[in-house]
Amino acid sequence: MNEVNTNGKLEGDVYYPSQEVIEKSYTKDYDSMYKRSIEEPEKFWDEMAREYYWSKPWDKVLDDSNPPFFKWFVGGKTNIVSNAIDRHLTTYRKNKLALIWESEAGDEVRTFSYYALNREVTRFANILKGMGVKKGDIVTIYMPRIPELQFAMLACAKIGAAHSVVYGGFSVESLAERIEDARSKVLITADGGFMRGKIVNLKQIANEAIARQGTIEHVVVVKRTGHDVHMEQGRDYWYHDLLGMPIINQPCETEQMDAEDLLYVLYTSGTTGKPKGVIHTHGGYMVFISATYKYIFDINDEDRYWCAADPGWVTGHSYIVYGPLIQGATSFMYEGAPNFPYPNRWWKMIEKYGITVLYAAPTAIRGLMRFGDAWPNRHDLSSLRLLGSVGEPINPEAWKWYYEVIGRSKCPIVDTWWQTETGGIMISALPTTPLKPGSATRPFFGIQADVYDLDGKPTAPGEEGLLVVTKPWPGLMRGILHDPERYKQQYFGKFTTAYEAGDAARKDKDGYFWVIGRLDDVIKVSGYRLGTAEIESALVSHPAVSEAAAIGLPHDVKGHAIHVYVVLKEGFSETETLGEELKKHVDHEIGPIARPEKIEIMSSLPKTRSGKIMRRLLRARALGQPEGDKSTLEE
Ligand code: 6R9
Repeated sequence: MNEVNTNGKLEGDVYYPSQEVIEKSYTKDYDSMYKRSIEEPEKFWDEMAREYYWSKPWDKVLDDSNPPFFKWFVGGKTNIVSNAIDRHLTTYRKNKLALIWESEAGDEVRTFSYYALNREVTRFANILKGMGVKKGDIVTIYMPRIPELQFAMLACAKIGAAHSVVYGGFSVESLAERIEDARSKVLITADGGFMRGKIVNLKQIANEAIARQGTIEHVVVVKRTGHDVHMEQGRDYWYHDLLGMPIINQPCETEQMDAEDLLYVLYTSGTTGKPKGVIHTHGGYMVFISATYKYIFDINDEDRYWCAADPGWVTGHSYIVYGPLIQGATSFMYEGAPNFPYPNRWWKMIEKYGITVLYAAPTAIRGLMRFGDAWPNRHDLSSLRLLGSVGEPINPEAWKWYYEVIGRSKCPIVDTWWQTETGGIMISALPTTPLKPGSATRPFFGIQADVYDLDGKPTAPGEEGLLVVTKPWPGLMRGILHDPERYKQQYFGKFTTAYEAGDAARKDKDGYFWVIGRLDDVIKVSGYRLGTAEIESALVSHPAVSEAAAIGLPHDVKGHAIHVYVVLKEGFSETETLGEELKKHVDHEIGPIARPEKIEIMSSLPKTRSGKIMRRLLRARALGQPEGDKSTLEE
């Protein structure tokens, strides 16, 4: 249990919620509800799960007979789409807006009620069925930020197929290896997407990726940009052509799934080698994300909620698509870049659509903060009642700007710590929690988080250690696709009974968590998660490079930026254009998000005697810090 100093005043710089916020919140008393959820977790999750539709109730809330392979709501049957769409169609929500979308050029606005969303998802589901997609298949989705991306995800879930969404900013090799690992036969993509007024050529990237692997049989292509693309006869179909087929408008039953059936795979970067396919299910994931969404954002029918992440990352899966739809919320989605064409783009849309809740990454906040207060001050942001932060620690300076300038010192900030693997938010303030800038505050109901030292003992208040979760929760991934052993080793290998997140953290006297950052070779660049191994492998696939090492160094806006060190092959020497060429090569293989900030050519890389690159040493040298223990360094 998290011991908390509740007697006295909280320590440090504390922001208390207003009476108005407390009155409107679902949670008047966090402490007693948290205590109850921890003392009787199964009873707590049972109650939470009862808020949703199940075609067959569960026999057992938690099966923990084979840790760390936990099962939730065992024997229960549902489909996340039964809750995200179907159940709203028999209520007043049928004609409520589910989604408002604005194009980057600002010339198009599309809106969908729950009724219209159901129509679009049903049509897409019928297309997939017509292509032979069946329960258990994994469909890869590679799309720009347009409504059809959401329709495609929901259509897969509706017919019992799993989706694997690959972020539209990824490029050829990233897409190819994800399709290959998921063994997808069907790919859903678009001719292209718009970003900063330019076309991102998704179809061409998809064509190249398909040529590198051999599983894709059919491709559905949504027309977004209208530029010329190569369509392979017999393999590629335009979505708008398929929509013209008569069977498309037939009703489509939502397949009832076992609670533990696969909902999606989402690839994420880890310490070593290839990205791993994190898997989530229909039952436990659904209950966890919708409960966190409801309580952390205090969501109700009047809200206009905007999560400015990309649906291609876990934040988008849980808190753009599934969480908001299950709660019957109205969401806003914007296609393009935050400062396009001017730095007031976000603020302008908040005013235009009356956004009440904004959930964004610190990197975006810092990026917009750079342009000064005049841009947001030109707009009426008084519709906002709550702000959220996700993806990396938010530095107090950005926190205060977000709080004072965007939230006009009236909106609480919920700083939400979680991971692809955790499914949903784990540590976060609720709107009624007293806030400390830079701290994600306290665990959500039912979550037992702690900070351990290397021996698995809780650290003393203020002392740094490893962030762990000591009891299972329904949103925890069910494993890594095709690799159960890796799941067990990586997350439960160190402390067999506790989930190890890979983050460093400390807990203060008030039980507040302060997440410091990754302990492994994962770099968070602008909130995007990348592995040094992926960047290095992209670099060595260039003909001039023999070895490469990538590290993350602090960056004012991006949080961390990628710096790489490369050793050239015999016969190659540094030229004026080589650095630029290598950056372009990384763009082409992984995507522009992985583009190195700086490339340095070296004659050799520092390694341990067993041959491992000492990235720690490279980092210390780059930062001008003490080099620490060098006893294992190879001479
Ligand atoms: C949701 C998401 C997970 C890693 C995680 C941690 C970092 C996320 C954070 C945060 C401090 C927060 N992280 N939220 N660090 N404060 N509020 O980002 O998932 O892409 O899997 O990344 O992101 O380092 O371990 P994912």
